[in-house]
This record gives sequence, structure tokens and C-alpha cells, in this order.
Amino acid sequence: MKTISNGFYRFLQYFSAFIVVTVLGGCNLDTRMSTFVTKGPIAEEQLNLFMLTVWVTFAIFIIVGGVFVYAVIKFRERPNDDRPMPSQGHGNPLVEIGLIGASILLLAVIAVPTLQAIWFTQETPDDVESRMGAWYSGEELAEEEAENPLIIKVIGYQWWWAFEYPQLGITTANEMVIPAGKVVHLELRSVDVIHSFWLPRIAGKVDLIPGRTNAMWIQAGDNFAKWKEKQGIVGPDQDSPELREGYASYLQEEIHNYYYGQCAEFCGDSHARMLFRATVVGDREFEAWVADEKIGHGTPDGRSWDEWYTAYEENPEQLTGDLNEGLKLFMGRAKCATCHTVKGNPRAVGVAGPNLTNVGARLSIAAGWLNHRAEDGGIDTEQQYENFFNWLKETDVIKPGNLMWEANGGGIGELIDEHGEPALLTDEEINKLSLYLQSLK
Ligand code: HEC
Ligand SMILES: [Cu+2]
Repeated sequence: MKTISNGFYRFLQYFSAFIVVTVLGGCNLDTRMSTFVTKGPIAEEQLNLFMLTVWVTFAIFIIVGGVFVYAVIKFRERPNDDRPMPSQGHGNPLVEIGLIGASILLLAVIAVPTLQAIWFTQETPDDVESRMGAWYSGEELAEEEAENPLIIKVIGYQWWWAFEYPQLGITTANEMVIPAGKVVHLELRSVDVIHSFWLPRIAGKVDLIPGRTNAMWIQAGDNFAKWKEKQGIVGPDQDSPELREGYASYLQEEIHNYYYGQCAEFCGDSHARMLFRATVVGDREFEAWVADEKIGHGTPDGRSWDEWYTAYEENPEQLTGDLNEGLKLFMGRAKCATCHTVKGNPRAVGVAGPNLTNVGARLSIAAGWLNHRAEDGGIDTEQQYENFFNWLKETDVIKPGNLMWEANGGGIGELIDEHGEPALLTDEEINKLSLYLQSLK
């Protein structure tokens, strides 16, 4: 008898040590996709609500657990115990009504801030300093657009994201770029199944549902007013160049960054590999990025596109060099342009796959699954080359079931050679395509 209980106690000791080490060991809250280290008002609101719920339930846990432990200790059986059985209570109206009342009260305590938070996150605020007209000077905007915040249409595909900027006439994929401290209004749609937009440090989550447009707003960092409030600077009229400078350096140091997002609704084979990024930059940097996206790319050898295509049709042999060879494959045998758009190139206008304008300047491909971001935040070009190469060689291995490999009739998995025989791209061809893609920046 004694040995069994000793063994059991030893087991309990080890088991609790194990639990403490594993649970607390996982307690690094400052990770890339942490919901605890927030960088924007929506995530902050959600965290506050979560913590309120935690405290309320923790209080219930302590009270119920306390009563339980008290009863277990007080009424436990002792050696030679000849006390009478404690009274066996049942149906005490006072206790029952009291418990019902307490539950209702606690639910109310949680419900009110929950509803407030839902409204807060649903309604895009009209923040005067976030209106496009107030900060965007990249080009003249139509009047009603200047009154709005930046709008981004987020479109979910199996298994990647398109980000359209309707006011600016540009589209990018998998890495959205947004200005720091500004309200951004998102319209979320899906072309196939349900996906979910989740950018943990900034905001989450809203579903992308086929046949329906959902809306949400996000903001990386606080606006000027909120920042002042947190600094303890009171009075709405407080404004000065020094304050503005302080606010600017807050954005620069704490908010400008590269944020990690993820599809948060199971959406098929490669759901776990449907990530995305948000690069948060300053206003001028944002404008420069937009300008780059609008221009897109010229030909690899500096000819005009008309000249290039004339040469391509007359005698492609005269277009030499790795980049020209890569582009010839892109437009020809490899059929890349049937699915991908490259701004600038008038014949690369496919829409079944991600827009590849400036894909060489992005820090990841394959919807964030293959990374080439160097430690200093720039591009690790060797890794980038390898990622392009592997992606083109083994798309189906890197993202099982992905639609670049599988697409009916046009997928890269079904290429043919000049004799009409099935023939995948050779390593040499993939090399040239990879170099070409790297040059798109
Ligand atoms: C049948 C249409 C189709 C064809 C043809 C096609 N692609 Fe794709 N491509 C896609 C789709 C769909 C994706 C997204 C895959 C995913 O991440 O799930 C993609 C993704 C990519 C990506 C990653 C982009 C990003 O932002 O993550 C690159 C690079 C790419 N394709 C290059 C090429 C090249 C080069 C070719 C020609 C050899 C090619 N594609 C041919 C449909 C196609
Ligand atoms: Cu998804």
C-alpha cells in the first residue's frame, strides 16, 4: 500500500515538473505571430477583450477551485473517524438562485465589452489624417477617393493572396505594403473556398467567403491622437513640430516592419502554406513603391516592347543572354504568361496566378512559404535564386496540390516539347527563368 502511494506521489512530482517546464517554456510571447505583442488598435482591442475574459474566468476558477479544495480537505476521511456524515444538502434555493444571478452578471460583464469591440472592429473610422488626400501625394486622386482611407481588396485563392489597390490602379500578391499609422479599409473576397485573413500583430481574423464581400479595417501603429494620449499628452489641440517628430520616430522605430500573416481557415491541401506578409513603411516609401508597381518592367535588353516582340516573332535566336532566354521561355514554351501578369509587358496579362510585377523585390515567394529575407531585412540573393529554382522545379512538392502545377491543360506539369511530347523544363531552362524572375525588381 505504502509503496504504491509513494510511487504515485513521485509520478505526480515529475508530471507537474514536466507540465510547468513545457507550458512555461512555450511562454515566449514576443514571436512573429504573437497576439500578445500588438502593433495596432484592432489587435490591441482584441487583446484587451481576451485579457478581460481571462481574468473573469480566472476569478471563477479560483472561487470554485477554492470551495472544492476546502471541502476536500475539511471533509476528508481520517483514521478512526467517528464524526457523523455531513449533512447532505440538495435543492437550496438561495444557493441556486445566487449562482444563476452570478452567472448572468458575469456574462453581462463579458458581453458588453465584447459587443463594443465587435462594433469597433467592424466600422472603419473616418480618421481625417488617414484620408488619402491628407497624406498621399503620389499623384492627383479623384475627389471622392481623396476623402477615403486607403482601400485594399484582399482576394483569397487556393493557396495565395491577391492585394488590389483600386484607388491606385495596382495589384500585388502575397506581400501587401501599407503606410504606418494610417487606417486602411479592407474588402475581403474569395474566388474559391473560404479563407481567413489573419495578421496577428495588427488584426484578425475575418473570413473571405465566396460570393460575399466582407469588410474590416486595419492600422499598423497608433494614429497621432492615440499616440499622444498614450504619452500622457492631454488636450486635443496639442500639436507642434516636436510632437510630430516624436510621433514620426515612434512609427519609424516601433511600427515600420515586416509582419507575418496566415490563412486561418482550413482551405484544402496547402492551407498550412498559405501565408502572407505586410510590409509597413513610411508615406514617402509607400509612394515610391506605388510608382515602381505602376511602371513595372521594361525588356531585359532595353529595347521597347514593340521591338522586342517583333524580334521575338521574326527570329527569336537574335534575342540572346540569360534574361532574354528566360523571358522567351516565360512567354513561350513554359506558358508562364498565360497565368501571370508582369506590369509593363503588354502580353503578360494572365490572372490565374499571382501578379509577378516586382516579384524579384519581394522577400518571399509561394505565398510566404519560401523566404529569402536576409537578417538585415534585405534580400538574400542566393537563397532567392534557390527558392525560384526549387519552386519551378518542384512546385508540387513545395506546395502539394497547388494550381500552378495542376491547372487543367495549362499547368506547368503538362508542358510539351517541340515534338508534342511531354517534357518538363530542363535545369538549364529553369536557371534562365529564375534569373529572369530575380531581375523583376
Ligand atoms: C496554370 C497557371 C500557371 C502557369 C502556367 C504558371 N503559373 Fe506560376 N503560379 C500559378 C499559381 C496558381 C500560383 C500560386 C501557387 C500557390 O502559391 O499556391 C503561382 C505562383 C508562382 C510564383 C510565386 C509567386 C508568389 O508571389 O508567391 C512564381 C514566381 C511563379 N508562379 C512563376 C511562374 C513561372 C516562371 C511560370 C512558367 C514557368 C509559371 N509560374 C507558370 C499559376 C501558374
Ligand atoms: Cu486559405
